Amino acid sequence: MNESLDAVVVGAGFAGMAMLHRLRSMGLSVRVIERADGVGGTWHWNRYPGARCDVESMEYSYQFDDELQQEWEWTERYAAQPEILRYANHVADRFDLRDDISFETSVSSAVFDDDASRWTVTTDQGDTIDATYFILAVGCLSSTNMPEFPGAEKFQGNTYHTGQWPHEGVDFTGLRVGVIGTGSSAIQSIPIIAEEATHLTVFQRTANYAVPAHNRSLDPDAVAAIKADYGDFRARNSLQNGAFGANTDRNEAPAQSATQEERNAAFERRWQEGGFGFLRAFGDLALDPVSNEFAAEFVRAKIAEIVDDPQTAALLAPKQTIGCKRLCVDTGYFETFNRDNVELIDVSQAPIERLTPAGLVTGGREHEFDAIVFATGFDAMTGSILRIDIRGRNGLAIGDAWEAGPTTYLGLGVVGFPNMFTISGPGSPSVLTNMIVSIEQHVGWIGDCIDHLRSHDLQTIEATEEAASLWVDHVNAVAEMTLFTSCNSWYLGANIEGKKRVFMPLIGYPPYVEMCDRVAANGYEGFALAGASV
Ligand code: NA7
Repeated sequence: MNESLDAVVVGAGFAGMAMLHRLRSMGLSVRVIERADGVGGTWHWNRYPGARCDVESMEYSYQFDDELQQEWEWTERYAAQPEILRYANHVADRFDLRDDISFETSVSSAVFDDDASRWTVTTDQGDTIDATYFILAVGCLSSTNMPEFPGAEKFQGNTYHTGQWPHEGVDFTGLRVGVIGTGSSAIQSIPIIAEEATHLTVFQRTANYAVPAHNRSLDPDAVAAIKADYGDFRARNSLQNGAFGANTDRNEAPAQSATQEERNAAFERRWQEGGFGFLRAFGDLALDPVSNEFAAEFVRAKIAEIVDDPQTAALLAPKQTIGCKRLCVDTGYFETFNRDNVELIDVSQAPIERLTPAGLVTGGREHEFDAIVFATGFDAMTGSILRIDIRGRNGLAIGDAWEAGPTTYLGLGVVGFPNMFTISGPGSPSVLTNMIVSIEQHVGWIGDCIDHLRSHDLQTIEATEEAASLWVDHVNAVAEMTLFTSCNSWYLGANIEGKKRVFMPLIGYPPYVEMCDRVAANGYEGFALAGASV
């Protein structure tokens, strides 16, 4: 197909769908390119057992349409993947989005034509589309990280990655299963796999913190109270650092201002409430290593209490600062290690050496499996952008532009790539927030920006070198004030061999929104705007 359009959007997850809806409502012609056979993005792919959002369902939804948020009924405090995917499909149907989405199609290249000031986008289905605007809505956690173990092709059993789970599901009944990894995906799936498998072996490189979800059916009265003034609830959430959790009680006092007894009572109360609210027990847990250690020690003590075998409990006790790697929200994770059919193997000192026809080898011992689950995460935030051959001005490749790490202005624009926008791109709060809130903020900003360009007869917008460089310094300076840089997390790209260690998301949603609004109000300060050349 050859088309000439106003905009091409890559990805039909929550970002791509919202962007399509917004641009279409402005009268633009748009095509969304999506590699999957359906909408939903990360929720389309992550179908592993137990997959669930760690942000509460009443918050993890769109707010752009009041009827939509009033009519949709979430069933649980934390929505499970099938329900979130049903919601995504409902939105696609309700707003007739599918007509403008090309499914099972991947973008191969996107090239900016300096003379015409237009993008030419090609796909693996042989399409060529030229468009004024090129918008990346590719998701932060959508390029899976699959470690390349020698002998991988020799393994006779089945292998799965949590981020590319078979649509028909997997029945582990009667099987010997190995799970590699102990991040969120592993922590959510392990308790369920353990119930099915004959034997489950978990390979842990870094022990992780998890707090209980205490997931439950939603209370109809609580739902009605939120829906009675959803706008107010949304507004209060948008004032939170992570754009969620306004209804959880936040204590701004430093942990060291309390006695040990008071601290433990505060942690205990939040442990019983469940979820990310645990880290709101004191105001300085992300800032002060001494205060952080109080919270870390509380969780370690909980693990020691829950897990019967002291050696296993000790291995499961995390050492890094709490919250540095994303805190996990679990249901019965630590309890699972009390089962007779579950074994924990520490691979921190003796990495997995290779796969064999029968299983895998670590520490000189072969473990035999019928199935191996890779819960090994993602090439986060930049992976899905860099795997497209994107070329800006003068043929500049995005991989070269980002050789020293991703450089953006506001996480929205890249120097040398005019009229290209990244939704929840590196340098924006994205993964440290309620993603849907951040997505809608970006969609709104980009929509307003395009409206501005069109109404002022401007042909291009492009981040300036100076603004982008100052922005990267700002993102890093904010991160350096916290404990986020004290461990090897995917926020830093540290989980991918050879990836530059740069803290990618910006901490703090409210000041970011203010900054974006100010930039727009000041005529898109920090961007170069150019009129039509004719
Ligand atoms: P994560 O959080 O990146 O977890 C991946 C896990 O896999 C983590 O425990 C890694 O250990 C482990 N891993 C990765 N490579 C290896 C190798 N080669 N050997 C052993 N272990 C390995 O990904 P998730 O999918 O769980 O979660 C991603 C996000 O999705 C999550 O934060 C939520 O926002 C939703 P490591 O810690 O690097 O030592």
